[in-house]
Amino acid sequence: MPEEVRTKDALKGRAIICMMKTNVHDHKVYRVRLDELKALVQALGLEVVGEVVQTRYRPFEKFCIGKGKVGEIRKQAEKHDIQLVVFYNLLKSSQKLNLIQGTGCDVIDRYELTLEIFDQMASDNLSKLQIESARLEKLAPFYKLSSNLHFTHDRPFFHSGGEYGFRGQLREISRRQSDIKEKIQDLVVEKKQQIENRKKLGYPTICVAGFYNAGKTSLFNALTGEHKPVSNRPFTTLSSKYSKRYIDPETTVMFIDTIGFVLDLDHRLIKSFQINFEDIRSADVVILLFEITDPPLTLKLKLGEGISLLRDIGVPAERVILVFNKIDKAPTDAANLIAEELSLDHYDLPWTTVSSEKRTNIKGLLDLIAWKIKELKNKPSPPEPDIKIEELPEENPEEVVGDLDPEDEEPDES
Ligand SMILES: Nc1nc2c(ncn2[C@@H]2O[C@H](COP(=O)(O)OP(=O)(O)OP(=O)(O)O)[C@@H](O)[C@H]2O)c(=O)[nH]1
Ligand SMILES: [Mg+2]
Repeated sequence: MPEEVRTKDALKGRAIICMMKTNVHDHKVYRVRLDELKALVQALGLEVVGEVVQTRYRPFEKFCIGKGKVGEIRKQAEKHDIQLVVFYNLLKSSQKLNLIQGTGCDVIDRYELTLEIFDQMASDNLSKLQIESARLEKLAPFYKLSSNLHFTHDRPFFHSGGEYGFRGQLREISRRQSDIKEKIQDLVVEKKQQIENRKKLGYPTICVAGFYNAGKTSLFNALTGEHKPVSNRPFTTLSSKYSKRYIDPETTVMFIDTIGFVLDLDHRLIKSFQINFEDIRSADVVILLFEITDPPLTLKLKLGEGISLLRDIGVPAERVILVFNKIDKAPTDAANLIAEELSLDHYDLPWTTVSSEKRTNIKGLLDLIAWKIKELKNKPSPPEPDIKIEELPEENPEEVVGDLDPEDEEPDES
């Protein structure tokens, strides 16, 4: 992969986070999402020194945000030595390119940010290939666009290799893309086979799923006696971990620890990491784990998104148990409070609270799991859908370059 298309090296130092808020009536939820973005940027080791939020019913075509805001960012960047702008919104290649020129900083969106974090944490071959594939999918149209502009305007953004050099690099990218896809397909077949083999052992599988840092690995360790790595860095666990556990004379199960979710997880990333989610999809029971210490609004968002993500992956609601972790850090009446705040009755799902760290109510959770398995045994299971790695629709550089849409001409902003 040509060095120029990688943004990884720029991810150090100081950053500004930026959001175009398109729901003009939203005065609270955007804050949760922006704080989440900030936490992810900080997790990469960057210092967040400012934020820019603009509200408009739809993003501007040229920069996503207005050109006045771009000027503001440029000034701030010069004054405070800022190298990176991280957008909450997903940027088109043309917007990213315009923003790089307009702000004088490197620019990434939350899709690329998540990939960078995955990249820092990935240790297994399949995760690394999936990350590289997702990065190439996103950067190939950007790179094509940059090289198109290079020839049209004779303004090199990157070290010039001449037309021949660019064409060679583009060929190299698509060759690498198909190479990676083939390798991923092979590993997917292998992984599906492993899942099949595990199923043949006959133990019901119980998958611990949920947002990063919810304490999934801590709970997995508490349930199984394992000592898998735990930390408050996002995505400590990328590849699944498995361990068997006897619950009662009729029930021995296989617990699985999995990759964490992130709010607003891009559906393209879900597709890229489909095989990591296969453990969740094929599990007999899914524990959807939350931090009870999250503020109520954050919990509400995570609960809604977590349940719909499971549905998108292909997990029927009847296989889900909600578990609220870190009860040791919450007030004594926290369970009743969240039941009310989150209207848990409305979801009609079994739920409980635990502390994985203090090992509180682990026995209660095991009993709930055993009951769920027995309940499911009496119901016929639906047919299993097949997994396919889907491709991203390709961005057409000509389509996305365009001049400013006349409707996007902006008045001066406050
Ligand atoms: N106070 C308290 N802290 C906990 C509890 N469970 C986990 N933690 C802490 O929460 C942080 C995240 O724990 P992990 O088990 O790594 O979380 P995870 O969900 O596996 O995270 P990812 O693998 O990154 O998705 C760590 O700092 C744990 O020590 C708990 O019951 N109580
Ligand atoms: Mg983990």
